[in-house]
Amino acid sequence: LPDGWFREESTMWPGQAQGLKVDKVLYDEPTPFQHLTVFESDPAGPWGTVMTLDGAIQFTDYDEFVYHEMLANLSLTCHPHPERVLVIGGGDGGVVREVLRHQGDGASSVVRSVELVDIDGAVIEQSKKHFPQIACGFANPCVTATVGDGVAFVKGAADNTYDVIIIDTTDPAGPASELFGADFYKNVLRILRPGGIVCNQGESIWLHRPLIETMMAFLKDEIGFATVKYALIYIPTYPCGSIGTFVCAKSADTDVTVPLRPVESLGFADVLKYYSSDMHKAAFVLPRFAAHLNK
Ligand code: SPD
Repeated sequence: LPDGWFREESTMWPGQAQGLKVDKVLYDEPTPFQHLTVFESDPAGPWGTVMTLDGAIQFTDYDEFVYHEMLANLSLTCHPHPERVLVIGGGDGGVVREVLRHQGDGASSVVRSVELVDIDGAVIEQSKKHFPQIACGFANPCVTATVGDGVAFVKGAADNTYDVIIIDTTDPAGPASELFGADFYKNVLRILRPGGIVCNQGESIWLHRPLIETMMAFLKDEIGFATVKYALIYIPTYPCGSIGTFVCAKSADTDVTVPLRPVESLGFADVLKYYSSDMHKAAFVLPRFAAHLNK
């Protein structure tokens, strides 16, 4: 950072780079899998503390809720009783925090266990240290966090085990590359219970349309998900200001585009800052150049 700025340069978005002015580096070390950096951004801006992996922004204090709320609620609100949830990746704990809102005590809020498997224990440790408001769910007794390979974990898991599986990965160029492949998803479908729903980190329609098209085709035609839809998420600190998620259902009678149990009836809608039932439905409405993805 010779000029005091972090620049998010990558071959995955060549010729462009988001920049954040760095105030203080809190952690900057290689782990066995990737390079992990945590820094405080310039307090003149709103972004707060930032985590990057291999030079790609994973989240900032200011907008992390967008992605975490969407991955958790797009899947959980479309399942009638999502008791058992698996999170692959997501070692920062942001998705877990949002999933746990569905633990609740209302008759329709029924998450009973959340298992997280992340390959990099340093991400969990540094998140607990620098982002306690994100990692807070790890202290919940219904959460089990395992440091391990998500690919091997789903391979070894029993058939028909999970109601919802959320795959919160880094970009496909690093240790997460296999989490974008057909072999991994064969096991994901196998370990889903009937009626199960999966959503994942689905990259950017501005930058990665070939990857998105390829994956949506193999998830449906080769793996056999009954429904595969792309939901668009507006988030300023991911490349091009957006990211998406593939929301996939095991059964043909699951409609992932409209919440079955609207969050407004679950008792915690007011603590959310991005997700609502209207945002859920709107996320599946894509711009004309990408509308074919959801036809
Ligand atoms: N281009 C970066 C995509 C990062 C997605 N994963 C974020 C992890 C947040 N829990």
